[in-house]
Amino acid sequence: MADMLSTTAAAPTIIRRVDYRAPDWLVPDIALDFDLDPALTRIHATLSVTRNGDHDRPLRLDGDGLVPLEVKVDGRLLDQGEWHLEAGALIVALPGRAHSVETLVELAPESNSKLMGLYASGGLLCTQCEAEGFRRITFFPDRPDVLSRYNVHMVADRARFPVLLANGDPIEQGDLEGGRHWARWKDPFPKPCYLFALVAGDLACNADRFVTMSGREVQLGIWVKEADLPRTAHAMKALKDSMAWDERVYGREYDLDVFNIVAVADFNFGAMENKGLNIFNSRYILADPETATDIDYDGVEGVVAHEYFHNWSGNRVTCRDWFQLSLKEGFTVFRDQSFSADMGSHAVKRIEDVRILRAAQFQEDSGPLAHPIRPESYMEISNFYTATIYNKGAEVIRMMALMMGAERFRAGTDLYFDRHDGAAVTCEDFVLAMEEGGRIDLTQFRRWYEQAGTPHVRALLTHDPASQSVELTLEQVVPATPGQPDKQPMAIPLRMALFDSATAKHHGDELLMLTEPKQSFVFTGFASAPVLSINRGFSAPVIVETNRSQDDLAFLSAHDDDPFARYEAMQQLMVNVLIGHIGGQNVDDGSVIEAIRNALTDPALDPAFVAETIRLPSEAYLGDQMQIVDPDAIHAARDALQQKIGTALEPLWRDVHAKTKANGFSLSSAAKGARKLRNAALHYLVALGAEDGPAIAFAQFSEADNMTERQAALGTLANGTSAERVAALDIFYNRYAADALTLDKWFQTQAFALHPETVDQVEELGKHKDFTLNNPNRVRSLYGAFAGNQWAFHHKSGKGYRLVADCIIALDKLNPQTAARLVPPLGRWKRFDEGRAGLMRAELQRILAEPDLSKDVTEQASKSLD
Ligand code: B3K
Ligand code: ZN
Repeated sequence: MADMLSTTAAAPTIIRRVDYRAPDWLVPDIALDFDLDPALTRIHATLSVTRNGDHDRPLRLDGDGLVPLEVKVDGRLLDQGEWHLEAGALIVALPGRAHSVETLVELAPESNSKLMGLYASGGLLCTQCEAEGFRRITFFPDRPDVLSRYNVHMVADRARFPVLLANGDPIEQGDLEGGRHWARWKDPFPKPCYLFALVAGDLACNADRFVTMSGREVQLGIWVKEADLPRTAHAMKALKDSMAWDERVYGREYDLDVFNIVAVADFNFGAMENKGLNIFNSRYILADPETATDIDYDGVEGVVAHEYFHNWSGNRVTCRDWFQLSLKEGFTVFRDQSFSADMGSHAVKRIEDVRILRAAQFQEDSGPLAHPIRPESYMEISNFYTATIYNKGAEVIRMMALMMGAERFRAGTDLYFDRHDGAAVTCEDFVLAMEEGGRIDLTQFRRWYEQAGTPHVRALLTHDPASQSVELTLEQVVPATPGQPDKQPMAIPLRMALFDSATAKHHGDELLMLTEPKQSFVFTGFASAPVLSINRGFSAPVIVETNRSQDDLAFLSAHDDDPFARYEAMQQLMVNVLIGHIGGQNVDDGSVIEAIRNALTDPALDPAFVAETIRLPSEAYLGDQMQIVDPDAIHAARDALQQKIGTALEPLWRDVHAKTKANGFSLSSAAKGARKLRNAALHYLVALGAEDGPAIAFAQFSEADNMTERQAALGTLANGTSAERVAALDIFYNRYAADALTLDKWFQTQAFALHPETVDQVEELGKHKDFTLNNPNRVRSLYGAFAGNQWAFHHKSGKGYRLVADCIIALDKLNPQTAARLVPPLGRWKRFDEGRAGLMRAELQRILAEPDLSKDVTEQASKSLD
């Protein structure tokens, strides 16, 4: 069987953007015949191929681990000498301009542990093709600029696989002898093969309908295991909300008669936007109050929307090559972020999105794996599904929207969709359409696509009482990144306002364009020095340094009318205090306590917003502010301040915790906000060391009617050493051991715990009977979470590094894509002391010394050593 064949590893090739060449052969139509069985699936493919341009090059069909059992051209069976394999690809010389080419291959989906191509998950058969998985199913030009109409015929055992789904619309189905049955699906929209999908299994359907803006009825189906049906309501609501939102906000209507979503338990990432048949990691579909937190609910809503929005930004208009990945991903993330903001709170959503950007993307941008949102080269494209492509990509689109304003932005996207519908295009095509439709010159702005690294902006405000004016001097530096030592200045849109400190008012929000290395802006009419509010709404993904005092920040944290800027002022206030403490200075922390008191007692504020602002910056974020990260000092300083805040405001915490207790579960914004604030209050109550703290947490854990409060209580207890910690972890395990998604939380909570023994506990958990490397969610919940726990992972013994490296080595043999995702935390060694850096490098070297290492891990580990 193909997957069992051993292949000789060739030296990994580097693919470069500048080497793009149009495809030699096109495939306007493909018919696929699947005889499905987990142990042995036969796939017969018929490709109509046409020569693209005048050349005499042979047809090259990509393949990965496939052996052709038959090759036919125009119905004639070829001899072995008439074709050959080259690096897995099937090469056939063809005489004419158009031919029909048939191949037959066999696969064993049940032994496909990479979860790319056709694989088995919990009794289902399903596919994952993006980026290059289709070549593991059949021979085909596996590149996104070859678009084909698909006609898919599937045969399978009816009892084991009663449901047979594929892209497009169902055409026919019927029964066969021997308990087998068949179905045929056709997708009228030409698509690249990365969007191909099929699913076979015993699935139940949450069926609904949506009437589009032009009055067409679409059948919606969310397919899950029968027992999970009650957990699909939120996903269905999110789907219908997304469909309506895309019509209203972007004028985009759904185009097929059916839209199906399938949830699978084993999945390498969040979900996949296959045309008309989205396949999801079940964690982004299934939700009920007993097992899902509010964050999980929001994740379901956001990911359902994201995959749905791809139907236009990605599927109808797709990428020419994988260097253009941000064309669909950055834009679609921007679309899903805007949708989620509209569904809930704009302020809180922006804070959450920026927190993710800073935690994941800023770290990437300042390390050895930094790359522009349109990379120049790669070894393994799977490694480029990064926070840079996705989240920084979204920020770049957001800046365009800001600079153009809503109407012109919409004119730009309308032009983009109309002009390129049905085509595979580039980021440059997008920018051109935005320039033309949005009537804007983006010449310099294009550098956001070209240059990696987070720009640093220094903003200095000086007041001149004589002229009653202020001068704002802005300076930008774009740091050197691998392969890009010298940078050009970026076009950086900065929203700003100048506050009168007496009235707490400003004269309007202005958009400044910083385009030079250094620029000054003068504002008149200021008898006294105003307070600067800058990068309001986080208008640009940059790091801003200012000369604002702690008093200025305290002022803004109480008065800024831009919610993000207000949050940011409070965070900066906290960062300054903590960094001072870490550096051994005796910085006054009274302003932080007062700012938190103000936020807690301001009745005008949304509780969800308050909960965001009163959180201390994470240990990792504090590390990012330091040249050399000292994980122990950071932990100690943050812990001490938490305790101090807890103690100083103890009556308030008790009051807030008691007042936010609800009488029954609701998903309203008010209820979600109350839960968030209640959890924050509990956290401080426990952190201050109140004698009854663990008991209060344990009571919340036991009495909660929802996972948001239960998991938060468990997490709070897990940070300590109380008897309640052990009891709660045991109860949680016994209650949820049979539910994989919830058991993930049990692993994750312990891996995240700010507890001195986390590193040892993770080692034990790796040997737990419920731990498996075969399920990516389980791997991420233990090792992924642990690698994000700065204090524990960077334990000075180096044990944390060794555990993660051991996991990478073992997992690489099964699932290289998921293994490679664990490498980046080891690559941050330049930011740590010599001892830790040496230990981290040694683990990277140990990984690279492994025989038969995948190119996924090879690329990440070798770049990480540079
Ligand atoms: N497009 C997919 C991601 C595929 C990842 C392949 N390594 C999901 C998404 O971004 O919507
Ligand atoms: Zn996407």
